[in-house]
Amino acid sequence: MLTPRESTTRERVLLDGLWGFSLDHEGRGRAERWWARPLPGDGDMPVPASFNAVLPGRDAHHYIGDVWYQRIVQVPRGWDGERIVLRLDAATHRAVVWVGDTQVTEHEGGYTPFEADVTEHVRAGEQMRVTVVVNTELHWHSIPPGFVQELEDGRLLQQYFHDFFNYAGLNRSVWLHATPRTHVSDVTVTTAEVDGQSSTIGYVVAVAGDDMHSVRIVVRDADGAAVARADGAEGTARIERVQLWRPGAGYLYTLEVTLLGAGGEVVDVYPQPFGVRTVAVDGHRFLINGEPFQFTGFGKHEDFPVHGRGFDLAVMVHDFQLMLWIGANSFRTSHYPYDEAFLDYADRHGVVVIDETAAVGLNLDTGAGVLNQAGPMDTYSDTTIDAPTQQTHRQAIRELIARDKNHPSVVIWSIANEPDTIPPAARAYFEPLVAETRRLDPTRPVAFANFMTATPERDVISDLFDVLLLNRYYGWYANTGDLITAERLLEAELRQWAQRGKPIVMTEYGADTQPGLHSMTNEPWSEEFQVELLAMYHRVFDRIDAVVGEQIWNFADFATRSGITRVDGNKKGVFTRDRRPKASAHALRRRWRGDA
Ligand code: BDP
Repeated sequence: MLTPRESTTRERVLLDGLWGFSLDHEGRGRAERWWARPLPGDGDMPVPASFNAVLPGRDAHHYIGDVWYQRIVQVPRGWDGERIVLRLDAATHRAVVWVGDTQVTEHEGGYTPFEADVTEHVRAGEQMRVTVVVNTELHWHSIPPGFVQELEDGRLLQQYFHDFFNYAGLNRSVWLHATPRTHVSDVTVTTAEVDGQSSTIGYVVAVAGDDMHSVRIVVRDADGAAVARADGAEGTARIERVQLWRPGAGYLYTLEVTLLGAGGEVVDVYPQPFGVRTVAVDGHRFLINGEPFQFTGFGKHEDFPVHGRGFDLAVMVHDFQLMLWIGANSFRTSHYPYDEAFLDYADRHGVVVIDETAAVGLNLDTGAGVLNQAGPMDTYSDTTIDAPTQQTHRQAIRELIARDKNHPSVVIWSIANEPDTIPPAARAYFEPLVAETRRLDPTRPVAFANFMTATPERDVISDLFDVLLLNRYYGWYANTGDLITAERLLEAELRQWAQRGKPIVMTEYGADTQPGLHSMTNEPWSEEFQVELLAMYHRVFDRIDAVVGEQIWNFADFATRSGITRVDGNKKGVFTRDRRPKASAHALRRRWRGDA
């Protein structure tokens, strides 16, 4: 799905700001047709933001069910005759949207965009009422999965198998945009080959509307100069003296797509930024533009006080600046696709991204204490993760790739975090999903982040993937505080994985750390222990060639569900939740930048 962009034929209006808002405690809104009139109550809610971070009190924080957003939108008067589209960058976890009294779209999944063509329901220059009901529930067929447990006293409890808090609502922007009726509906750009000074790129353009048109392509460099041209909806273009997109130097070109009518007149123009770069796996090496790349950086979260998971440009840029300060060249969008602005920024600044779906917690065997499970259950069964879950997962992969395929910063698709990959059923579940990912994008390696109990002898799916992403907690959840045993076990396991002949990126390792807590004996939770634990992992990585990346868990402390191992959230951040450095931040800066 194309991002709304402005051009000589396209305009867009951002609908962020205060929206009317109602919690639907009794679940009456759908039956009572709340979209047909002003919402009950006088609630206001900022968009984008997580309502359950904004509202005070336990009830709102742990609210389960429908929440309603509504606002009146003025349709620009110049949009007569245009195709008018309402787009939501995300609604967590599912939504139905009405314009006036008409339902215009619905969508499942909390982290990818969706849109509705509302041309027939609105008039240029007039007002329209937009109502969105967002449902916050996680169930066995949602991604991520969960279930709602009814307690003895009748209260409902949302259960899920991941630790980060279930922030929900309209966490990202809402847009109204106008395109010509016949318009560019999709663009795919790939680097076909780089040879010496020049490169061939491949492109495919899809068009919707009448078929009396032709497609013209102009490739512009970063200064806007035309450097290549092509005709037709599908083809190649050759860029001489090409400037590659490189880690640390994110050079971008623009594929300017022009749709011409039968008489040669311009019908639509869509500017698609792209970078020229190749990605490949060669034995233990991970190659970008044919050169070995070592990942440094973090697993992150979209998480900040008051906003919850709501997108905030200032926080995003601050985080990128902190990553630059510390010498991180990459991050993983753990554990869901982030706002696309993260990828735009990463593209421009040469930050390397492992792009992950929201398939986190497909594992009923994860750490005691973090999860309040309702008794032992099999991960894959007719009453837990099953074929409909797999179908939602497949759709989540499709929507991730549809949104992010043209971002040069994205070098790996991570299709899940820590799924249960020990039972044979895991293979039947994952095999078709890997095949689908490769079919949709043959140009990028495919991976998943492997859970600590799924060691090389036990894991049944890793051979399906190109890169081994490993999450390990030796010294923390296992051998707590004993870094000598932890070092031995970590090294032994990594050497076993290395025999698979694939590159290894350690996508999680770390220790909860209370800022300001110091210890002469390096006790767990102290700042000293975090520094020592990370240094131990780094010694091991430096001894094993197959390890081509280190992404620490986590960039910053973040909010979680309640649990006996969580003190005001997950404290494995190298920065606090308000982005102050712990001692480990300075130690990492010395390792990654060398010059500090
Ligand atoms: C891993 C998960 C991550 C958790 C982390 C932890 O992938 O989401 O936050 O452990 O427990 O299992 O800190």
